[in-house]
Amino acid sequence: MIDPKTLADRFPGDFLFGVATASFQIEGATKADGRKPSIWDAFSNMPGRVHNRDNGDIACDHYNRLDDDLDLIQSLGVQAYRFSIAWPRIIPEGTGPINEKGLDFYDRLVDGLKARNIKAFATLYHWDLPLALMGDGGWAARSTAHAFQRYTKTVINRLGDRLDAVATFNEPWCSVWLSHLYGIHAPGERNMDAALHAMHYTNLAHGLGVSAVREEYPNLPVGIVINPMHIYAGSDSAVDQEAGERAFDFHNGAFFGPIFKGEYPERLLSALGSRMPKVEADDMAIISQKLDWWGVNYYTPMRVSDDPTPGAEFPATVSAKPVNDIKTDIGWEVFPEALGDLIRTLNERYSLPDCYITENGACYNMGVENGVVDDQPRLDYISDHLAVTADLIKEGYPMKGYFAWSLMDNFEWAEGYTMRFGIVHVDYETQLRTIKKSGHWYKELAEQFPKGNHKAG
Ligand code: GCO
Repeated sequence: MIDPKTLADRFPGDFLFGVATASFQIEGATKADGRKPSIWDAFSNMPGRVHNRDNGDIACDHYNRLDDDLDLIQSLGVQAYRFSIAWPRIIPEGTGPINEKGLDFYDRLVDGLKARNIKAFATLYHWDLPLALMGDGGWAARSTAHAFQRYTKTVINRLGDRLDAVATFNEPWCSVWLSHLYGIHAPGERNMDAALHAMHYTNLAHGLGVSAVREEYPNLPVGIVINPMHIYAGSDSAVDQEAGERAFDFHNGAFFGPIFKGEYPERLLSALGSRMPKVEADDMAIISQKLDWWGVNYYTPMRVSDDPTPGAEFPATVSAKPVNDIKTDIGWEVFPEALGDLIRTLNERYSLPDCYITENGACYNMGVENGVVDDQPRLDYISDHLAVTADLIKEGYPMKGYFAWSLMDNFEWAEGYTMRFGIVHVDYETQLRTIKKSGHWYKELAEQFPKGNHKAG
């Protein structure tokens, strides 16, 4: 375990330490104050989709415990809080009437952060699409991108004066491929044509959202949070190396290409272009507007080999073996070096702005014993990935902050409540929060910042 004060010395004085959550994963109160169902309310109530048929109806009851949770965040000594805004609270049908009570909740949240001197990093879309929009085709329909622009304008008009940063989307890889091709997240489709439509209209929605933010508050730093995959080929063979490049284009280039280069990867277009929706004349210019920052969510590398099946669909890869057998409780390989390799590779291939690690953390499910949670493996995971982040800063990469995923255990999507990522434990029966060993360690680290400006002792 790295001593927090020693590790702190490796970061610049203005480096931000924060914690992150998402609306559907913690808020609960899914029917309160005008909120209407999202695609995740529907999905989690479908048989066989979410472990145990768990849903977001209560979650961490954050909607009703806002002030206590803001005090908890403050007690961790962090300088920033990354949260997401639930579109179904703001415009419950996706389009049409605006729900002022929904805006009021986030008003209270942002004011509460300001009162505690904590920066507000808001994400506009963390997967809870208003269910009514599925009637128009959801993300497979261009109209949803325009509905997202109006939602963005509505939120930024109300909150933009007090936000420190805003991201349009969280992890388009999940809300496009995991949700429309692999069928594991809502709406649960397994259809490449739908997925390619969702890919383009998500990219377009991002661009329309950037325009809306800048129309309302031109100086509000706007970015996007992406979960790029660091791709390792399963062998040095030419076929596996080429498979790695196809995987990079599909899993990363599908978003980095349009957003940071204004073009889709050539390999992806030649393989799948005929199944994509029509790209209108202005689309790529809208999508590739210059961003103020971007967020990287990193957990584990992706290892692929060539799929020898004749006619295998692009990217035509199969999983390759992890290089070590250290895995978290959700089964993800622990390989901190890949975070460094990922940032170096992406910066070689794209011109990228300032970068925040907007999510990094580990799933370990140990519970409370005698009032404490000894989650040493999570602490080691976080400190090892922070050490790689410090290396990147030393190499000159503009890494500006780190948000631990997550503030507290929460609804882990298709895994329900079985998988725990929090540095704070949640007893879902009593809603008791217990800061874990990793949380106490993280507090000692975060309290060293901003260097020289925080009260000693
Ligand atoms: C994501 C999401 C989070 C997850 C976390 C663990 O990155 O998938 O942003 O909501 O809970 O990553 O899977």
